[in-house]
Amino acid sequence: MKLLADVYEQVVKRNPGEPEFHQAVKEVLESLEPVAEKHPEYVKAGIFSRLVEPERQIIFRVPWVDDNGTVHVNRGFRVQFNSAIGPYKGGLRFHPSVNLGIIKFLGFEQCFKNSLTTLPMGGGKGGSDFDPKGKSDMEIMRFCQSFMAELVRHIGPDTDVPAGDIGVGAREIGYMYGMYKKLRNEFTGVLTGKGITYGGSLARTQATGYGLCYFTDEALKAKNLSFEGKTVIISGSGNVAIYAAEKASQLGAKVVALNDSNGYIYDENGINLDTVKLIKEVQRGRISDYAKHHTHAKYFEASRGIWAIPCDIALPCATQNELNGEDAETLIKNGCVAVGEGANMPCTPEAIELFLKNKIIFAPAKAANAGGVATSGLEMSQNSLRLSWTFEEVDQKLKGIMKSIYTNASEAAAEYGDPDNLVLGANIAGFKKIAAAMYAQGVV
Ligand code: NDP
Ligand code: 2IT
Repeated sequence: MKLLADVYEQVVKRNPGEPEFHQAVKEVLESLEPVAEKHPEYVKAGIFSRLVEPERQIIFRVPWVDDNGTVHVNRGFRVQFNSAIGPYKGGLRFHPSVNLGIIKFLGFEQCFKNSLTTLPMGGGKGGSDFDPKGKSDMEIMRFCQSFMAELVRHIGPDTDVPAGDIGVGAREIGYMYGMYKKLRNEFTGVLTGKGITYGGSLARTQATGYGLCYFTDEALKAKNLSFEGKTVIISGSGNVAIYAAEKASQLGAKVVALNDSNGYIYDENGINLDTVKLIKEVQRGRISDYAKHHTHAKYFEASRGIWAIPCDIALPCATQNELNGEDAETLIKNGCVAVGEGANMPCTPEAIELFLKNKIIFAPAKAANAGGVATSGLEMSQNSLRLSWTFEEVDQKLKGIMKSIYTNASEAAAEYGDPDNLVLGANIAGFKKIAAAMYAQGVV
């Protein structure tokens, strides 16, 4: 980095103790260096230094009472990162590891991802360090209501539209939506990922995982490959992992492993997804339970061990930095040909470098997992139109969007002289629209 080194230095100085945010910014600024060279007017207009500073950061207290009457206090966040191309849009994460730096890295990446979807959505992210594990439904409800009692004043269908992420699914969205509606006395599409009976979109549940496979399939096709007959390993066993596994199987692959933060299961016959859905979506259990249903399957108490299973395609769908340089070396040694990021920033910079150097097809998160937020955008459209599209209609649109994201990212990579580098391509393609909009709107 030459032109943008100062911008990065300022980010590190101004945001101490936020390594994930630094990591996300560094990767994007490195990709944008050639764009800065080509567009001195963007440098002069301060586009890059404005891009790395959130428009607004909100931190609030979330007090709630557990089933025994004990009072707990968690911290809530909403980072409204960039609204140049549309209302802030992005998920809410409930996980004990959440802090401002995590929300900022996610919000920053969301801006580029949302731009890539071709839909008019700015970038934002939020959440809390609340741990939903082991909580009763009523505790979850009370927490969600308390969280929304503050968030309500910062969001709106034309201002900021949150959705789910780790620890936030249909149940939590339902409780938060109920509270929003009560406080505002209005029925609007202020959250996405809603239930089908109150304005949700068909195929939103499946969208991130399906979209990841549609995108990865495009990248495979460009190299005359496909999912057909391939062995796939997928980390995580939540929303993204389950529907990535479902689509990969429909496309002819065999998914042999899934994990959670405790360990992984290996089923050489191919994972039975009905069992996984029962365990995770109905019982809210652990992936280790799978071995109780299928005694031939093996459970190992070490989640990272999943990357040592020989595979053709790896889809990390759990969390940030879950796949490091060592894991990448193992995958490459075992003959893996493609890696698609379902989670946000799951591969470390060292891992990405190794994949690119070894000509592994690498589908970066901002592009590859954009199907979830794209379908959230379609949910917003349906809410505004006050109608609902069929599953097939939404799925077709999702497929079209993932295809155009692939085309835009690979064309941008080629334009900047590194045709197979989709990291570069996705960062540049996502940036172009935001930069043009910010430039046109003046210094605001
Ligand atoms: P879920 O809460 O449904 O599932 C998360 C899964 O990841 C669980 O299996 C969980 O295991 C595992 N996991 C979470 N944190 C850790 C950790 N620190 N170490 C190891 N495993 C962990 O979330 P989603 O499936 O929705 O999200 C998964 C990833 O996809 C996230 O990176 C998210 O940001 C990203 N994403 C999600 C989208 C969506 O639409 N939902 C859209 C685009 C990206 P455990 O139960 O043990 O915690
Ligand atoms: O990371 C993501 O793109 C999401 N968690 C989905 C965001 C959304 O608004 O649907």
